[in-house]
This record gives sequence, structure tokens and C-alpha cells, in this order.
Amino acid sequence: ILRDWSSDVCSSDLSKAPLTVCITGAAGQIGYALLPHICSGKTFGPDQPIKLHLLDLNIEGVQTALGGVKFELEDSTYPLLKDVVTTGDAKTAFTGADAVIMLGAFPRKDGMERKDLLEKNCGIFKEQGEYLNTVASKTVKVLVVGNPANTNALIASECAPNIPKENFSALTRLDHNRAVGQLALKAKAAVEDVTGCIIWGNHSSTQYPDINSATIKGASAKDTIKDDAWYTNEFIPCIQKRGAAIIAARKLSSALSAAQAISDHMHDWVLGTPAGKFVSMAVDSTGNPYGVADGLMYSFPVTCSGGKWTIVKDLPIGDFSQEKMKATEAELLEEKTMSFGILGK
Ligand code: NAX
Repeated sequence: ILRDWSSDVCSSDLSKAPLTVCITGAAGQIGYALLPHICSGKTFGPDQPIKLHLLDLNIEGVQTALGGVKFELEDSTYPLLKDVVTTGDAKTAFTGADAVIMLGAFPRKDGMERKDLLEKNCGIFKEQGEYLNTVASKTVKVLVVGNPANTNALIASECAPNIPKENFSALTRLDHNRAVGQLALKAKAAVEDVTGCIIWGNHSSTQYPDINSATIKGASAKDTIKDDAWYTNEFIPCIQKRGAAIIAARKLSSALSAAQAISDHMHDWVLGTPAGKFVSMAVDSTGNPYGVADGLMYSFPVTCSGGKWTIVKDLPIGDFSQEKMKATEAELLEEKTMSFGILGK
């Protein structure tokens, strides 16, 4: 069955057809925090029934833990939740999937070089991309979260030529939400009054959190704050290194806020961004209006409507921004060269 993403998923008959949502790495900590968003209707709409395909490693202990998650889903009696499949087999997990959220990736271990990490993840995302290509819905929407998220998404997309490139994305919404949150704190404003923050580039410490187009209660954020030194010396590094700060404090990486961001990303992609608001998504850069190299999975400001994202055009880019956007582009180009080399492309 092909899902017509251009229709309003919340309306009429489509709300009756369950959406098959596959989550990889579902036994991990983000999976645990994300499931309530999806099953309660917060992510895909309050009248959208869901079938879950939960994938994790085919290892006994991991599959037992995943089974425990299924027990808890049963005990939660979510009215929208129609079925839960747990599996260690990627082909089973991706079969018929309308939406795929890829949390599962090989974690960076002590002493591992970036190339080693890319090598491990190239293998995973090549194989999973090939399965997506053959057994997922042809209109599937894929969000890659597992790091290095942008390049993993690029590899999955490369290995799934039957699925349009625009159906793949990587998560930078967490970075975006962090920027909104910090700006609101600085301005002593409500988060809903802050709009127009942008994350450019990679979900890594080279990302560029840009507030030059941001507004607070309709007024320029920079004019409201009047503190450029804070922006360059505190805000930008804070957002770039927020993930590390959370690991240092919690001894675990972000999960609560990551789950919220994933839910926001899928919600806005499927159901649309509110009028006058844009968000950040890492998407195919080909043909972008900001001169970023084609063929990367680069984070841009986007609006979404009818299940499709569009890069917001004509935003002001000064020399400072240009330099930062180039630096993160260079890192993505390097990751692409390395991973395509590993794949022999
Ligand atoms: P966890 O280690 O808690 O869970 C990951 C799960 O994935 C584990 O259950 C593991 O068994 C499973 N897994 C590993 N390889 C797999 C494979 N080949 N197929 C299926 N399952 C597999 O990590 P968690 O905290 O949930 O984070 C998940 C991923 O999100 C990590 O790669 C993390 O780095 C990344 N993050 C990305 C963020 C982003 O903004 N893009 C922010 C949050 C997070 O740090």
C-alpha cells in the first residue's frame, strides 16, 4: 500500500489506516523515551493508529530487553497502538514501513578513530538501506538519528535508489530546540515567542547555530539581546557542545530531549510546520539556494507542507555565517569521501 503523504494524515479515512512505524535500536535509551510520544499520538497525530516494528540486535539479552519494552507497551493500553512486532531481523522490521526512525548505530568506543567509526556504520547503513530499498513502502520517510547521523543518512539513501532522496533526513532538531531554549533563557522570553533559529550543517561540533534570522516576539533576537559577544563566545559553543555537557553531567547521552526532538521532526515533516515558522532538518543538499555542495545531507532551515520539506530561501548570510557554513560543509565532504571510499563508490 502506498501512503499518500501529500494528504492530511490527520483527516478522514487516512486516520483509520494504521501507519507502520519502524524504530531501529529500539531497546536503547532514546527508544524508551520516544515510544510514549509515538503511541500517544503526539508524533503522528491524535487520531492516527500505529503499528510498531521494533528492531534491535539479534542478541539474546537485547531481544529479551526488547520483549520487556513490548510488555510495557501492552500494559500502557494506548488506544492508537494496534500491533507491536519485535525482531532482530532488519528485513522483517522494514517490511511495509511508512516511517523509519533509525536510532541503532555502532557507538564510538575509546581509542576509535573517526574512520573506524565510519567503517562500522557504513556496513550497518548500507545493509539497512538495501533492505529499505526492497521491502519498505516506496513513500517511506526515514529519519536517521544514530551517529554520525548526517553521513549515515547519506549512505542509507545511496543504498536505496528506489526511494526518493527527499524521503531521507537526519536529526538536527535537537540542536535547533537547544538553540531556541537557550535564546529564550537569555532573553527571559517564552520558548514559543522565539522563532527563526537555524542549525546549518552537520550534527557535530562543527554545526553552525545561527540566530541572525531569529526573532523574539516578532523583534530581531540580536537587537533584543544586544550582546554579540555572548552570541559568538557563549551561545554558539554551548549549542555545539551541549551533547558533551549532558554526557558529562548525566554519564549518559541525551535521551529525553532527543526523543522530544525526534517527535517534533516527524510531526512537522508529516503534518506540516505552522505558518510563518521554520525548523532545521538535515536533508539532501542538491540544488540548495545557499551554495552548499550538492549531494550532502546538510542541515538547513525548512518549512514542511503536504509531507514535503522545502528549504527556506533568501535568508541573510553575512561573512561570519558563510565561514561557519563552509567549515561544517568541509567536515561533511570529508565524511562523505571517507565513507564512499569504504563503500567503493
Ligand atoms: P543506546 O546505546 O541506548 O541504544 C542504541 C541501541 O541500538 C542499542 O539497543 C543497540 O543494541 C542498538 N543497535 C546497535 N546497532 C544496531 C543495529 N545494527 N541494528 C539495530 N539496532 C542496533 O543509544 P541511544 O542513547 O538510544 O542513542 C542512539 C543513537 O542516537 C546513538 O548513535 C547516539 O549517538 C545518537 N544520538 C543522536 C542525536 C542527534 O541529534 N542526531 C542526539 C541523541 C543521540 O546522542
